[in-house]
Amino acid sequence: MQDDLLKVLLTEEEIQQRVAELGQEISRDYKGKDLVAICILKGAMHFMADLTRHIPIPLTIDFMAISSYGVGTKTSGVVRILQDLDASISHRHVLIVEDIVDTGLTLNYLIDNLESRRPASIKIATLLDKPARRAVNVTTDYNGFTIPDEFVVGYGLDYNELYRNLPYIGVLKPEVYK
Ligand code: PRP
Ligand code: 7HP
Repeated sequence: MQDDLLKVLLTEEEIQQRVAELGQEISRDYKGKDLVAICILKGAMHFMADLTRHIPIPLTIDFMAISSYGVGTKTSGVVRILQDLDASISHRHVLIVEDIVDTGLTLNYLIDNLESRRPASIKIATLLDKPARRAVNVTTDYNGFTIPDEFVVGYGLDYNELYRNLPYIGVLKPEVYK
């Protein structure tokens, strides 16, 4: 798999260090609040697992599976809910946990969808932010790393469902997807 990468963008150590910092920040902000962390599958699976282990306050965990990219490196722009939450978020403080904000279309859709369920608040934690590709205005509250406009894989992020199991994040060689 390493041969398919142009370079490593974020090492395992850099990711783990930053995720721990985000966990501490989130723990301070949500102390005494009824928190539900929502993992957006599949990409955020590793981030969610590591992040929540750095949040030593009471919280519940739920999952949503969303798809907007299908096969390839360009968003289809059509967001589909493949799996919905198990529990109500009404009057609860929601933290959306995402792997990457790219065009912002997925989050834009998600925020609208979750707001209609009347939570006490909604905030966004994303490991990666790729602002160069933003198509709609979304603001994140906890941002691990701002990255350039390159297609990245690893630590949950995929190309055609592959590379999610890499413990670091790398830039995929364009010839792999062209
Ligand atoms: C990816 C990623 C984000 C979204 C970001 O999901 O996990 O949810 O795209 O892109 P956007 O800001 O341009 O909308 P994808 O649809 O590839 O599903 P996956 O998490 O299962 O890989
Ligand atoms: C989605 C996505 N998935 C993997 N790598 C990227 O760079 C991506 N941007 N948006």
